[in-house]
Amino acid sequence: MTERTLSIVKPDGVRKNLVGAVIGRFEKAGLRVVGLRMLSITKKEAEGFYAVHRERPFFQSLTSFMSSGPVAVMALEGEGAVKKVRDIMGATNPKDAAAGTIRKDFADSIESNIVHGSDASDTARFEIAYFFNSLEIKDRG
Ligand code: FUP
Repeated sequence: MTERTLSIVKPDGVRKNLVGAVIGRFEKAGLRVVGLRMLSITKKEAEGFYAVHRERPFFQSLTSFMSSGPVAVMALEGEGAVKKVRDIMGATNPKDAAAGTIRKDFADSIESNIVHGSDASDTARFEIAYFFNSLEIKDRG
């Protein structure tokens, strides 16, 4: 099924000059970039994006990190896009990530893990609408 997902090259990925490498891995896997923005999000905006995690012990640290520098936010489209992106990213903790995944190859820690990808299609709809307006992407829902 053709679907969309939201990915973010996090501040550590931008600092390490990995924007192109991350997008290249997605494109090589057959995913199409249908939305792309560089943003510097505030702590409050990061808290809104990660609201599902607000009770978790890492919430403050995670949202500070996500607002610590520019991020590259993209919407990707393709067959099974949600799972494809998550497979290419690897496990949340780079120590557990499979060989050849972005997090295994580039990430320093479970928090500074280079890249975000939506965990399901309905989450992707919320996340794409969080960052892209209707001029940038049609039919965000
Ligand atoms: P993922 O979907 O792999 O990005 O992971 P989660 O949605 O579970 O977590 C979102 C982000 O919270 C992770 F990318 C990094 C951060 N996190 C931590 O900092 N510590 C943890 O123990 C778990 C997640």
